[in-house]
Amino acid sequence: PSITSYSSISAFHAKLAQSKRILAVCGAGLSAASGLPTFRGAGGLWRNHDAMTLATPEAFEADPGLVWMFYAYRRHMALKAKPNPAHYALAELARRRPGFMCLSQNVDNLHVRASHPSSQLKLLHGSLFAIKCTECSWTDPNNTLDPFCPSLAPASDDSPSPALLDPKNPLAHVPREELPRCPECKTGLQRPGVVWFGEALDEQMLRDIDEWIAREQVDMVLVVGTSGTVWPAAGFAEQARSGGGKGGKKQGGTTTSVVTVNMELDGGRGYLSKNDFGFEGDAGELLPKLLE
Ligand code: BJW
Repeated sequence: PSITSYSSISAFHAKLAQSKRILAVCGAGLSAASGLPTFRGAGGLWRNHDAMTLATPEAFEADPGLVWMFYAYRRHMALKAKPNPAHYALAELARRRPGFMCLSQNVDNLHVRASHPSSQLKLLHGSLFAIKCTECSWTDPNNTLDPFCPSLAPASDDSPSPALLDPKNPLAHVPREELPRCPECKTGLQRPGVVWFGEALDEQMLRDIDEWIAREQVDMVLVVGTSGTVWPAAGFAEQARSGGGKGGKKQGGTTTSVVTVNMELDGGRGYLSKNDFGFEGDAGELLPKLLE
């Protein structure tokens, strides 16, 4: 059966009403309604570069000016964007339900700007606005400078936009020397505090998530606007369903429902167990209706 055959809003509301422990795993599709592009599919290209190839330590090492221009542009766009009704619906769910935890892969700060309670939010891939050093442990946790530095000003210039996005328009090469250095060690470069491919997620955060999942039965997992292709985020829904593995208490009687909310149910990872739900459409429209 297709996952859409389980998409009865009233059945979903009945399950939600009974659910004490709810986990959300969010991705870029959540912020699509705020006008921010996703990574895969339409909008996943920045100039001629696949966004994925820029989100690596190797790309930053090879051309920090290019990678910084990409992130400076993303910072500028995220600052201009506003949280959408889905961010507010999740923040409101957190306030109403102490047993709700939101794991987000998004780095755009829109959950925080929607006043999502911080104890019920884990930013898996960091933040565009948390700056850190490539060499030492220096951090600047909330830096919203825009432009980030004079040489990155083209990324914050709205007037020629989308000129910056058009690969036919030349982009000035920004040499390493023109990028801000770490004020502490004076040798490293400042870099965005996001998690690139091959880099580890924060260890303590991962331990806290494992513990949260294993503590008691998770009744419902909302998988919102993510392609479910990037690990470890892609594994949390199944981890919750199986009771968190070692130490997890899977008690008889109830089952975990995985609820996929995605523009394309095939585009996000579809779950087909009998207790699952799938809702196809814009998360910005669907989540407020589902969580009201
Ligand atoms: C809508 C919508 C609308 C559109 N409404 N929906 C196990 C197996 C295989 C590989 C690995 C593994 N464990 C680790 C790895 C390696 C790697 C990995 O996962 N590789 C895969 C590609 C296979 N993982 C890592 O390297 C991670 N580190 C790690 O695990 O360290 C230890 C380790 C290292 C190496 C080996 C083994 C262990 C780190 C991953 C960091 C990911 N970082 C990025 C960049 C962050 C900075 C930045 O923003 O630039 O995070 S990559 C990028 O993908 C970004 C996103 O958070 C992430 C997920 O993407 P997301 O959010 O799902 O977006 P999309 O675009 O993919 O999907 C959007 C969805 O929305 C689609 O489904 C649309 O249909 C939908 N949609 N509009 C609702 N309006």
